[in-house]
Amino acid sequence: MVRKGGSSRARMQKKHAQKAEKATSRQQGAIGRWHSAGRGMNKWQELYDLMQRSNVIVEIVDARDVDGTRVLTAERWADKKSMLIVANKADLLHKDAPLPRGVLAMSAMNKDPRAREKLLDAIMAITAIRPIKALFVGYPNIGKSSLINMLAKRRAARVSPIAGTTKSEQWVTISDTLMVTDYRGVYPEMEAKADLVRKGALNVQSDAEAYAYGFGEKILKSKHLREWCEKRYDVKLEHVKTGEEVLLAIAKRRGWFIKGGELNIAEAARSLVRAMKEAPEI
Ligand SMILES: Nc1nc2c(ncn2[C@@H]2O[C@H](COP(=O)(O)OP(=O)(O)O)[C@@H](O)[C@H]2O)c(=O)[nH]1
Ligand SMILES: [Mg+2]
Repeated sequence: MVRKGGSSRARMQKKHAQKAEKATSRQQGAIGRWHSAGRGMNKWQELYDLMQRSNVIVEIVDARDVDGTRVLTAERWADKKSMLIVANKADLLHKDAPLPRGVLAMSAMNKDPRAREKLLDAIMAITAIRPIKALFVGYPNIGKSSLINMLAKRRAARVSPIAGTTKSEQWVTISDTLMVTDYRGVYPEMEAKADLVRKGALNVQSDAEAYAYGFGEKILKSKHLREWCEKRYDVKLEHVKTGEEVLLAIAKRRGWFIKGGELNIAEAARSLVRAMKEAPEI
């Protein structure tokens, strides 16, 4: 017999998805036009659906901008009791930066087995339910796949500095009682492009220059960023006054010129935007 309209499970999923869409458009102020994803659902609907099928939500934020990298929609959908917030990339914080409070500070780069244990224990302590099916949620490039690999002690998920690498659902078995998966990076559609670039959530190529000027200016205003930039590029910025001059100093030090002997500011811009991903402040 051919059933019309699909199974009741499918209908339930659709209902949830519709609820999810309404909720996101309200919260995010986003109107229509979603990126369509698998099974005809947009990414927020897919996320909602995946959250329904998980019993623990691990939200990954950036330790350098904890509040700016929270996914508030997912937080609201999640049962607070079954949610853990992990502030990743804590290794990039400068030494005077206070460790973010109320979240678990981590570095996926930390090879010490105790770091892995700390994350594992925190996840296992969230609920008594077994097996735990933990969903890792967060901005693109925040380190979801890296943390999953840390737990798995192998390259189970693809890691890349390019935002948007994780495409499809893949559950990774960590132990008899823990399975984890990540969902591709999410962020509010209405967020400004410059902020998304700053947070590493958006890749830039040809328009790197536009962002690099602003970042250059930011470097001049922050003691830690200035020190970091001077060290990274082996440049002196004491007499440098503008973002453009930061780029020129970098190009000069690296010997980047274009035909005619002019400094290659575009090359410096691309380099600085790449380097931003490892800056001590974002
Ligand atoms: N320094 C540092 N880099 C990290 C950390 N976690 C991830 N990364 C880097 O950030 C980039 C994105 O990581 P990935 O795990 O692919 O992020 P995803 O998009 O959230 O899955 C990669 O270049 C990683 O090497 C961390 O804790 N510290
Ligand atoms: Mg990933």
